[in-house]
Amino acid sequence: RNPAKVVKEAVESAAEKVTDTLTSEVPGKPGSAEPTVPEPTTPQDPPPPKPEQGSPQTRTPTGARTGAPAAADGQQGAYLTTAHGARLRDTDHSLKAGPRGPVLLQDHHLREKLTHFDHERIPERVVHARGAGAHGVFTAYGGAEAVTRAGFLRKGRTTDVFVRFSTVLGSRGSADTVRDTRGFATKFYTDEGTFDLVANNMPVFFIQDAIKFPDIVHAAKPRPDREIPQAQAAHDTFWDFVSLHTEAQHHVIWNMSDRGVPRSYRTMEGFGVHTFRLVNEAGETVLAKFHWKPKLGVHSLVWEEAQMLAGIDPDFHRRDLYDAIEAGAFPEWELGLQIFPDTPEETFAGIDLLDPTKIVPEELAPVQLVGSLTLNRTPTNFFAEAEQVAFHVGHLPPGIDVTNDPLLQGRLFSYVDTQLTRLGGPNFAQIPVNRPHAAVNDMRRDGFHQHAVHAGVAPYRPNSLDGGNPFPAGDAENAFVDVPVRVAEAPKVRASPASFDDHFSQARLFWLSMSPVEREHIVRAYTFELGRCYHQAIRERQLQCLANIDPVLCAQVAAGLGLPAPEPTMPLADVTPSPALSQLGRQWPTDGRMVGIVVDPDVDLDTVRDVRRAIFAADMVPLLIAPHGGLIGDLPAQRSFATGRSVELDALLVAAAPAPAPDAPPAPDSQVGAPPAAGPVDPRVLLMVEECWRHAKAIGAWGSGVAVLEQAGVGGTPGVVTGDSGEDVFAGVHRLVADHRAWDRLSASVG
Ligand code: HDE
Repeated sequence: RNPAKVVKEAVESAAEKVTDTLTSEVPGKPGSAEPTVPEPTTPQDPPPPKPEQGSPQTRTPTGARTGAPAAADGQQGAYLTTAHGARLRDTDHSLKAGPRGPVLLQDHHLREKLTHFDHERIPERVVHARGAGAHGVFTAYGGAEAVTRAGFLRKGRTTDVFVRFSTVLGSRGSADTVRDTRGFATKFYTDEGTFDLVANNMPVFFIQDAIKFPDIVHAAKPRPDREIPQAQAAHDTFWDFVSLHTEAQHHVIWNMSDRGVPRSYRTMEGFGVHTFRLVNEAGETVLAKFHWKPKLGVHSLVWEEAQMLAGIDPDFHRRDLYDAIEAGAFPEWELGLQIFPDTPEETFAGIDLLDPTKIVPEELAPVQLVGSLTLNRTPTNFFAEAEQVAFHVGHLPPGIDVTNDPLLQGRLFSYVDTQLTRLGGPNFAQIPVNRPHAAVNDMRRDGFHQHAVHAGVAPYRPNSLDGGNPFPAGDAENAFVDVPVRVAEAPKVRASPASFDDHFSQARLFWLSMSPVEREHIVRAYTFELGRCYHQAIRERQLQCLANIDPVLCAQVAAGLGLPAPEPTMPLADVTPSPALSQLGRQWPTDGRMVGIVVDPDVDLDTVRDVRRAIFAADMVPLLIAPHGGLIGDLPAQRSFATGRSVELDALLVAAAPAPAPDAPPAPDSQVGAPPAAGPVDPRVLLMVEECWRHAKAIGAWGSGVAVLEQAGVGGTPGVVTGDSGEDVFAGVHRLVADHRAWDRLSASVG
């Protein structure tokens, strides 16, 4: 079921739902005269999960369903109890020797309550600490059977999934929109065992060998002496490392591109990065790379927007994900495979498939789509699910195996190891979100946080006392296949293949594949990041790397830094650009895009109503932005001029020319550019128009709104639509949003 069509089917009810979602932090209905809800006093059972929440069903560690909804485990009955079930009369006062006396040590409830609270936090992930997760379903299209025996890829099969998106560098509370790589980790609960596709939104990695992972992470994380900067690579230690360890340069140029600041998790590609080995029923093998393709296209923020959002709405991506799911606009991706013959060289078109700093351009090996992923349920409890979920690249079902990529090999060790500290022991697979949906019988026993009550006496093999159980499986029982790859007889060395020495050709390929506006963004990003470094020597060394990627890139960044551009120290690689790497040049579905409508009490409400309806019919989300909260006529305002900022919008419609309120606070300063001109229009509206214009968003106006655009100085510029009919103006704006931005405006702005 196409989620977007849900909205089409029932425009009015969807409108209400989305409106409610977007105002869910406001108690009661906006503008309604609903009384404040008093504290309930009649005992009743805990609330059930909301329909859009999707915690895993409670399962026994061996995979059998208990039938009880997960939430029933957490809270039972109407009455407050201790952790051991004794009902309590009071949780507001500690037990004291008289009302003014000292607190008594015997107050078990007090001590139990505080002790548990004191231990509520667990260590955050050493990388990817900041993230958000959701449940969903994967449906296989078929077609992959020829290359893999993995059952979940057979035509028509559906598999439950949990996906966690993340930034890499920031701590748990850091902002979503920072410039960084994004994690895109998917847990497929297949009936042949869990498959974790622990992917990123960039197809290459900084290092070729896992032994360098602590080095890159120490360099990129905040400086050890000051613990700054948070959640970003714009500092000396990062650029020190990547300019010396030049195999990082390909990943770095992806970070500096628009891919480093995604518009939404919903508009990100995902890449398994490594090459995997697939094996089919006949035992034949191919090499393969995994790709996720977002149905809404790949879109990014512009840098100023990303910076502003980090302050205005640090939860922007998390909010966007959950709002979309709750509104029924379920995020969707397609899973694709690039398939290569499994040759002894493990190369394709001269590209070393074991080198995780290399891509294979899609033009050379097309991505074949094998299934679709829909995220349709939010966590019931964020900590239980998104925080405790534990992925592992070694969680593979029969039909998918690893290769000798040295980065992948090191990851196979690291992901269990980290959970031992983070989740407090070896039994993390028993946590509900981590429980396989296949039967588990693993002879593992005891350990911290053991939840299973194992029966029998013989957790060993062979045994006769438990009737020989568990038994080894064979082909007929679909046992995991360790592909019997021949391991070359070779001396033991600490060395990489010679092909791993090429560090610049694919960074150059990426640069040459970008459109002019994307290149401009890359230049600005390097200039910004290097400009934030203290050490001149580091800037100069990175400029040398840029010279080896492309002299034009190097010259432009050097000019921004006020430094001379060095000459390349090696011949520039002769590469063929890959147009598939550019995000521009295509029209995309606009589902779930946010359209702000500026109104005031004098606005023509009938037109606004029609335009709102048209926006919903286009599967987009209208946000009424008004001088005050509450109702404008009978329509609820989702934002006021005080709470609404341009950065959460994809397009802006101006339906009125609101005058400045007599007691209006002064306009917030825009971070870049001159303050808006004073005039009869509320300066916060002018600021909003100005920001939308700078960020190359589609802007439309009708009626008195047209004068607002004139006053903001943007009338008649590219990507600005005016007219007499609100619906026609919106139709024009809608077409522009399908391009994502009014691209030809960007060069003139600070995007
Ligand atoms: Fe990870 N990585 N990684 N990584 N990674 C972790 O595991 C590690 C790498 C990725 O939402 C950690 O459970 C090593 C590549 C994602 O829970 C840790 C190496 C790719 C996530 C770890 C890599 C990734 C992680 C931290 C080099 C893209 C978040 C917490 C050999 C294909 C998963 C944890 C989530 C998390 C180690 C390289 C993706 C420490 C040693 C390449 C999406 O174990």
